[in-house]
Parts: sequence; C-alpha cells; structure tokens
Amino acid sequence: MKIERLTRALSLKRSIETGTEQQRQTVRTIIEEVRRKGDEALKEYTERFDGVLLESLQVSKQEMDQAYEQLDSSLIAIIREAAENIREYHERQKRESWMMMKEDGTILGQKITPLDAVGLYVPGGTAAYPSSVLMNVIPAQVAGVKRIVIVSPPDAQGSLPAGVLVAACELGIQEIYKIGGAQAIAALAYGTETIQPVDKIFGPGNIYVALAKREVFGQVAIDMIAGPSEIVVLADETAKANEIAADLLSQAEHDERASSILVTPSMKLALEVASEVEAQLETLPRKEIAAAAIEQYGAIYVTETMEEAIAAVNELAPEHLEMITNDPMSLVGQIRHAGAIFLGRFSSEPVGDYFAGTNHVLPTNGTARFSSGLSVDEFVKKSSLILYSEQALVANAAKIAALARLEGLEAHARAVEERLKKQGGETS
Ligand code: HSO
Ligand code: ZN
Repeated sequence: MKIERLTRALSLKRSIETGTEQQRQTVRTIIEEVRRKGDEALKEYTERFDGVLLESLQVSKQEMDQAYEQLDSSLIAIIREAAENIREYHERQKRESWMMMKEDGTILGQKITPLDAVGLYVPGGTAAYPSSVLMNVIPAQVAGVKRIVIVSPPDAQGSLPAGVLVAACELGIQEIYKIGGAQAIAALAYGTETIQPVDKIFGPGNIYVALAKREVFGQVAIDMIAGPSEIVVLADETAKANEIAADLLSQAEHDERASSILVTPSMKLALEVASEVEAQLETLPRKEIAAAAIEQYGAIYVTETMEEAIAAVNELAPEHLEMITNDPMSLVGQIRHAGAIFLGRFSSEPVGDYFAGTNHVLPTNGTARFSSGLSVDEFVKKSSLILYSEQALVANAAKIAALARLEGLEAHARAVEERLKKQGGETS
C-alpha cells in the first residue's frame, strides 16, 4: 500500500457513475416497454438478460421450502439473532405523532404515517446479500409499512440465492419477484398485471438499476444512490497493524472500486499496516478484487499530529470510520462527517455490517457531509396538523391578511376575513 505524508487537502478518489447516453437510452426504452407490455416485457427481458424463461415471476412457497433445506439450521438461528438486534436498534428511531396546544386553544402537531408500499431491489450474483434484506426490511417494518416487495434477478436456473429467500421469509416477506435490472425498477414504479406499483424504491444495483431509479424518480420516491464501500481507519500507535489491515481488506473485497484508507500520526504503524495488507491479501479468496481496490483507491496517510489526522478524516467524510486510538470516546466529538463510527479495536467494521444492530446502508461518496444512513425515517411521511381556535383567528386574521396582500393574494386575505363576518354579513 502507498504511504504518503499528508501535506495537502484530501479527498477520496470517488467513482460516481453517471452512465453513457446509450445506457440512459437503453434504460428509457426498457421502462417504456414495461409500461406498455407489462408482464410480457418482464419475461422477455428476463430471458434476454438473465438467460431464463420464467413461467411465473413470483417466488413460490415450494421455492421457499427448498431455500430452507439449503441452509444450515444454525445459520438460520444466527440470521434470527441479527434480525432481533437490528429491530431493537431501529425501534429506538421510531417517531410518534405529536401535538402541542397553545393558550388560545390552537393545536399544532405532526402526524406520522408509514408509506403504504415499498420495493427493495436485491442485486444478483455475489452481491445478493441476505444482510441487506434485513437492513432494508426491518426499518420498513418498524415504521409500519404494510406492503414490502422484494425484486432480484434470477440465475440461469431461475432461482434466487437461498440466503436471500430465507432472510426475507424470516421477516415474513412473501411478495418476492424474480426480476432484475431496469425492468424490475420499471415494474415497481408503474406496476404490471401481477405487480402492484410501490411508493418508494430502495436498494443498490448496477448502473442500469441506478439509472432506472433516477428515471422513475417523481413517479415514486427513491433512496440514495449508493457508491462502492469505503472505510477510513483513524489509529494511533496503540493500534495493532494486523487488525487494521484485516479491516481495510474487509471493505476492499466488496468491489474493485472500494476505498480503504488508514490515517495515522504514527509512521511505525503505517509501515507495519502496509506490509500486513500485502501479506493478508495473499490468502484471500477475493484477492483479485481486494488487490485492485487497494491499488487504485487504497492509501495510508501519515500526519504530524492527531489533530491533523482528525481534520483529514473530516475531509474524507467516509461511509465507515474506525477509531482505533487510546481513548476513542474522548475524540469522537471532533468527528463531523462519517456515516457510521466504530469505536475501539473490538468494533471491527463487519460487526456493524451484520450483527450489532445499526444499519449498514450508509452515505458514500462524501455524502456523509450532508446525509445519514438508512433509518426508520425513510419509511414514513409527516403531515402537519393545524387546528386554529376562533380566538386565535380573531386575534391574528388581520396579520395574515396583511401578509397575503403583501404578496398580492387578495383571495387568501378574504378567506381569512370571511370568518370574521358577523352572522348578518357585517365584518366585526
Ligand atoms: N459494507 C457494506 C455492507 C455489507 N457488507 C453487506 C457485507 N455485506 C456496506 O457498505
Ligand atoms: Zn461490508
């Protein structure tokens, strides 16, 4: 790994994909076709892109049972335990509707309503993560969303990964469709004969999925467009190089474009971590991916002081930050931008990816400067409640009318004044 003395302003090398004009055109055509031909278009595209002609798009009870047969019962118990931890954490995020009352009888409030229906896209291949099913579905359930639909591209045999099906079934999800790509996003946004449309679409995917989500935005809401995983480790000389190297590699193995960075004031640690990364890479099954990520987007920055190291972390605004320092709690207040902050050497990042209970859907590409990880909030709407009393209206009508006339909106002013008229028609 490259070691650099930090002497300049930093930014993670980001790789934001906007797609080519041709890709955008392909996506628009697919969406149009799904809107026009419904299920028939879905089956055609699934045959063309996933190589399988499906009788039925929906996962059957029998397929669910087969998935359970493929998974060890101890693994199912672990999925259940992870789900409990995630549910317990997200329960704390739940907001209640509230009302406030003023002395003049005015009542103001906020009514929290869950979304009616949401769709979750689960990518295909090795990125079909059961853990991501838990991370998206549980906050939706805690929010009170009634209908939760999962879509995911099938393999050439027409199946979905057993882990994904079991995770979904454990959470009580029954509506799962074997469709992927832009066609799946189109189906969720506009509906077909068998698939009712949803109100918001969640989940990562390839460039076609990302472009399709952008394209249907407005018809439905969408979650953030996630980039490759990022980890920044902030460490001092008390940290252990082998542990840091292992954590850097844990995110590097996600994607060739994943970013793993160590920031430290200790040159000794930097040198040790660099050689540990090389050594540990050798035995990793996903060595090629991790090596490419480390080569392109990995770095070790050595600063003069811990203050400089913290400033560097804030510039990077990483998705995941690990603080492996003597007393991380004493420094955490200075961290301003990070999706999730892991404190101390026992809080290795995969603890949060799978099990602790926090959400692993987090802001990437420096968006931690202005956004947060997935939470129950993304699955609810808030309606304002206004109950004005007669006393309040009488006291404030003239002010409201004045503001309306300032804007040249006479009908607004009169709507309020109409209430002040005496029974006989006279203004009071
Ligand atoms: N670290 C990923 C989430 C994940 N890790 C899923 C393993 N499975 C999000 O940045
Ligand atoms: Zn991960």
